[in-house]
Amino acid sequence: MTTESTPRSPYRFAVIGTGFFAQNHLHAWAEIPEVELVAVCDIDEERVQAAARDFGATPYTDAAALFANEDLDFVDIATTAPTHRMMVELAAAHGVAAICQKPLAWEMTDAKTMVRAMADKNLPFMVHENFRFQYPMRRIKELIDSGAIGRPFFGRISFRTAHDVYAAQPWLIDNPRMIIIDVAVHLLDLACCFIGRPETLFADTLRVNPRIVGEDVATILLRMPDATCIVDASYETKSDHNTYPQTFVIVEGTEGTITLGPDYHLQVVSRGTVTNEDLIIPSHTWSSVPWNAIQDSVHAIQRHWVHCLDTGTTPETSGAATLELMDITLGSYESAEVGSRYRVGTLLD
Ligand code: NAD
Ligand code: 89V
Repeated sequence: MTTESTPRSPYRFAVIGTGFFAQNHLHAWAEIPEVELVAVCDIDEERVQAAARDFGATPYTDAAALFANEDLDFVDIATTAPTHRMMVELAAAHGVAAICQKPLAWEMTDAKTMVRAMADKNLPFMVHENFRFQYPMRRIKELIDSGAIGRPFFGRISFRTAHDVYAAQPWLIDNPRMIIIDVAVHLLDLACCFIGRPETLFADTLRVNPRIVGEDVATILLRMPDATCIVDASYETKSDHNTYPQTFVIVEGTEGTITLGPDYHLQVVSRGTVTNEDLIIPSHTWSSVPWNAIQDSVHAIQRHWVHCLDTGTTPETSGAATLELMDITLGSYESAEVGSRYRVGTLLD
């Protein structure tokens, strides 16, 4: 795709990285008529052949060859962070729009370079930050925006589990930075989405599991102009029932409180009226419990991307917006390392 041309659907695209989570991408794209999967790419020959067979696409084991040979409107990058910059730079060099999985990068310089490379070519660029697209999170956002709880002044966004995340994602074991960049990044995005951008934050981390290199427990206190929000994540929480991979939310406002609890139970207290609802997560032929809300959010963020391409609008989770999220995420590590508050925006300067 060149900056001069305006592509029309069906948009021709490729998925790069056909590992664990990319299976959700591939299934969700298959439900979207405005896109046409033409190629898949993975350095793992077995994985890429399986994806090519299952989803009817040309397999590549080399991303440079993919870009050289295929006429693409966009790529969907579902590899892990160390290869994101290389893939985004290839997309920019070939004038191809891109979606990149979270976390965009492990270092701010890489994130800035990617965003600049795409912006310089005026190419649409979105980060696959899908938690805000989960059905329960969309409901919470609508409630807050409707004024149901007045002005939010406190939040808690929590992801605590003892699920063996390392079984499906063994690469997490060796990550020098782990739970903040892996899962708290989603929760920090939700905090900004629900309550707003913080001015400062304070973070503390622990490593409970001695088998891993990075941190597996993190608590972050965000200070917005008129609100505080706690973001907490743990991969070592042995509670009475396993709710992985659910996120729990509390948002308190001047007129009420929203609580999203286990199994998507939503309680709204609004001006003295209490309503309780067991949310029904939209289902797909390929989705299943316990991943259903996250799987549906993959479909929802992909639909958002197609809408943005159709209308020429900027995605909610654009590269530029993600730089602010990366600042808060990486700033949390700075805070934990030095033991003091991080002034939000420092890493953006
Ligand atoms: P994975 O290791 O299972 O898959 C990554 C794939 O990329 C592998 O198959 C690997 O062979 C391939 N790959 C590596 N280098 C490559 C290269 N140079 N060219 C082509 N392919 C290459 O990892 P995963 O657990 O699926 O995670 C992938 C990404 O998805 C990570 O960034 C992770 O944080 C993210 N993720 C997001 C969510 C979410 O809800 N948004 C959930 C899980 C994982
Ligand atoms: O986003 C992720 O990479 C996953 C999970 C969905 C659990 O957060 O680890």
